[in-house]
Amino acid sequence: MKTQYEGKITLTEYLAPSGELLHPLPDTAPDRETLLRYYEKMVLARQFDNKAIALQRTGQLGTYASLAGSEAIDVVTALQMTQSDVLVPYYRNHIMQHLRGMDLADVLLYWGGDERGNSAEAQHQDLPNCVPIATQCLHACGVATAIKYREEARAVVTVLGDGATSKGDFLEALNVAGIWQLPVVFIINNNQWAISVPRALQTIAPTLAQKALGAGIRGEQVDGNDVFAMHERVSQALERARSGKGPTVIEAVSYRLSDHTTADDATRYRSPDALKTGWEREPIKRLQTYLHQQGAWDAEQEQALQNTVADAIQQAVDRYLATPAQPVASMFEHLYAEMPRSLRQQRDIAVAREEETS
Ligand SMILES: Cc1ncc(C[n+]2csc(CCOP(=O)(O)OP(=O)(O)O)c2C)c(N)n1
Ligand SMILES: [Mg+2]
Repeated sequence: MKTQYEGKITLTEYLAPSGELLHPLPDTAPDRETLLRYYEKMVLARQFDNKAIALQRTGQLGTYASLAGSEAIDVVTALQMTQSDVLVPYYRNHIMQHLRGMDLADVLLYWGGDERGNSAEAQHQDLPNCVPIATQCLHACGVATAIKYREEARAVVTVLGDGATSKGDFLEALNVAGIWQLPVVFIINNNQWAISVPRALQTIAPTLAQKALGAGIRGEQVDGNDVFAMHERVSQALERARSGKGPTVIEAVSYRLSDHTTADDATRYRSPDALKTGWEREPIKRLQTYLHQQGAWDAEQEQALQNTVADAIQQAVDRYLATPAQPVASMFEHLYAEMPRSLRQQRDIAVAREEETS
C-alpha cells in the first residue's frame, strides 16, 4: 500500500497568556509602533463592545452580537489588509468594518435596525454584514473570481465561526476556492461555541483547519489571542492571495467571552470555570503585559488611551442617537419593483398607525 496523501496542520503561537514570549520573534514581527496601534484598536474594540451592550440593555439598540474575545483576530486582520483588498464580513466584525473606514455611528445604526448603516458609502467595495451562516464564504469566492479574472493583485478576506464550518456553503466555497485558486483568505473565528453548541459537538475532526486539506488548499491553526501569531500568518496568507498563490484557511483559536448575542444567556449552558479560563487567555491583557514588560506602556498611557477612546465612542454614540429615524414605510422599499397588494395593504396600515402615534 502506498501513502497517497499525508496532511499536517500547524499551530502558530508566540505570546503566552502570561504575556511572556514562548520563543524568539521572527524578523518579520510587528515593530513597537505597529504593536501599539494593535493595542489601541483592541481597546477601542472592547470599549465599543461594552457600550453597544449597554445601549441594547437600555433599549437604545437592537439585538447585538458581541465581539469580546476576537479583538486580536479582527484588529490584526483588518490592519493587515490594504484598502484595495475586500472584506466579506459576518455579524461580529464591527471593528473590522470600522478600521476599514466605516463610522462606528453607522455600525450602531445597522444594529439599531436601520439598514442605512449597512449601506454606508465608506464600505467602498467591502460587502455588507452577513447573518445567514457561512453564505459569506460563497460571496467571497464570487468577489475573488472577479478579481482573478481581472488579474488584480487584491485579496478577499472572509470571516466565519466554528459552527459555520459545518455548513455546506463553507465546504462548497473551499472547493471552488481550491480548484480555481482564488485569492481568498478564510478566517475561522473559532470561539468554541455556536450559540449553545460547543466546538466538541461540532465535528470529530481535531482541527477545523484540516477541512481545507480536503479541498486541496492550505489550512493552519493560529492562536487567535496572540497578535504576533495573527500578524505573521495573516500577512503571509494575504500576500499569497495577492500574488496569485491561491487561498488559505486560518483557524484562529480563541474564546467567546460574551453571550452569543444580547438575546442569549450563556450561563444556562456554559460553566463559570470555562469562562474564567477564557478570560485568563484573552488577547488584550496579554499584549498589555508584554508591552509593559518591554517598557513600552505604563499606567498613565493606559489611562490616557482609555479616556481618548471613551470620548471617540461617545461621539459616535451621539451621532447615532441624533440620526432621525426613517419613516416606517421605508421598510417596505427596495423589495419589489412592483409591490404585491398584500404588502401594500400592510404598508398602508403601518403608515396609518405611524400617523396616529406621531
Ligand atoms: C443559515 C442560518 N442558520 C441558522 C442561523 C442561526 N444562527 C445564528 S448564529 C448561529 C451560530 C453560529 O455559530 P458560529 O458559526 O460558531 O459563529 P459565532 O456566532 O460563534 O461567531 C446560528 C445557528 C443563521 N443565522 N443562519
Ligand atoms: Mg462560534
